[in-house]
Amino acid sequence: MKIHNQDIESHNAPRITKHQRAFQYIRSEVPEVEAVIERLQQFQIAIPSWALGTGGTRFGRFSGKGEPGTLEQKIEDVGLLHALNQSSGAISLHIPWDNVDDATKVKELANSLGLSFDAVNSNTFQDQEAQELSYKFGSLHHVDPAVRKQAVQHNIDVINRGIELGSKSLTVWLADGSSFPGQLNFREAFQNTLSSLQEIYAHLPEDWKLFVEYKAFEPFFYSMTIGDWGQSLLLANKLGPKAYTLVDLGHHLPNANIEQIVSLLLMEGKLGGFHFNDSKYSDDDLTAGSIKPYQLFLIFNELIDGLDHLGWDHATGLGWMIDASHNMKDPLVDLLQSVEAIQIAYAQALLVNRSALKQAQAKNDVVGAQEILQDAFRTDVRPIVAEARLRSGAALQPVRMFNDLEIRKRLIEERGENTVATGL
Ligand code: RM4
Ligand code: MN
Ligand code: MN
Repeated sequence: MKIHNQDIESHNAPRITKHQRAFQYIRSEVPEVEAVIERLQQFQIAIPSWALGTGGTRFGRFSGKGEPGTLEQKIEDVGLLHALNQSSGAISLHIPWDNVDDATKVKELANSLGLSFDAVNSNTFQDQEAQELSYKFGSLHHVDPAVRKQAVQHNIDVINRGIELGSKSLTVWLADGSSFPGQLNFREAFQNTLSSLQEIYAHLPEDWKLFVEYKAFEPFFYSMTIGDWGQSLLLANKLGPKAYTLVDLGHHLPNANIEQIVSLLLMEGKLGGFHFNDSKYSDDDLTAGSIKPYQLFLIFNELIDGLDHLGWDHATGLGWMIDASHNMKDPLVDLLQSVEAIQIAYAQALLVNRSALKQAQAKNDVVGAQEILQDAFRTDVRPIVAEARLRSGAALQPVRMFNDLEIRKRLIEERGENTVATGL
């Protein structure tokens, strides 16, 4: 199914008066509103192809209906999201979950929906049918050079696919680690990972980036070979200027100060990509901003500060991606909610009075600094975000429009009840 301009207009028309009232008020309160709107209109968040179907837990999976069964249908789903919010203009593929048979055709379809291809992801954490050697004991860090070679080759194949599609980055997340003390020699595991990544790095085109994603735990419980930002940064520094750390919000030990990590990675010019999600306990992959919205705001506060300090463009300086898994809600609705939560946190962080904050810090004015941050965080920026959408030709209330148009019902009619999307 497709959403047409007329659909957007019919959704917006009955809501416009109420919206304008709210927007006029915030405009009178916030002098920098036009600059914020401009930033929001440029800011695009890539949608992960593996989050368009229903996720599961270790204990089961309750299938949704009308899931995208093919890559084309996944692209169409992201097209629907983008039509509703004009802020999800890219898709991030996971290979081989996404089987790209005809890159030209796939690219054409994406372009026709206003979408580009964000980072491509390699998968060496599962064994595929017809795969020669197993990744049970890891991939790039494996003790057996033949397994490492196979995993390196897979990453090179993924880069080649990405080149055909117009991607500009490769994300490597490894499920390499150990579950029992003594299982691994840490130094050798690290060195093997480094030399495997060096081979992959050598195949990166000039204008590409390599994102090294870390994760503190899971699927292994004693050690992960790229377990934290220190290990990722060490690898990125040794690899060279095209290698960066990728921060996934769910990949830290409980209560880690992620905003501080982000700040220091940016200070080093080594933050490259971002995976948004939220969590209560571990890698819960919940809707962005659903559990800890203040943390999301604080992270954006550091992102803006660090990006401005480097002179990097907010919209293009980093790879902005969602990485979530939905087993309670309709995946498309969940993704719409995530995008909105990210935009809200970004807009609030843009409102922070940075010069006043600097002065407060210089005077050790603890109370003042807190007031400045919380003043921005407690501003209801929803009418600003809605105005940015309106000006970009999107829906004033994307979730509402999704429900009113009965989009899922129509997708089920088109695709059937039993389609299953690949992914986790
Ligand atoms: C991992 C990690 C990766 C994602 C896989 C599916 O936990 O977050 O980014 O590719 O899940
Ligand atoms: Mn991730
Ligand atoms: Mn994860």
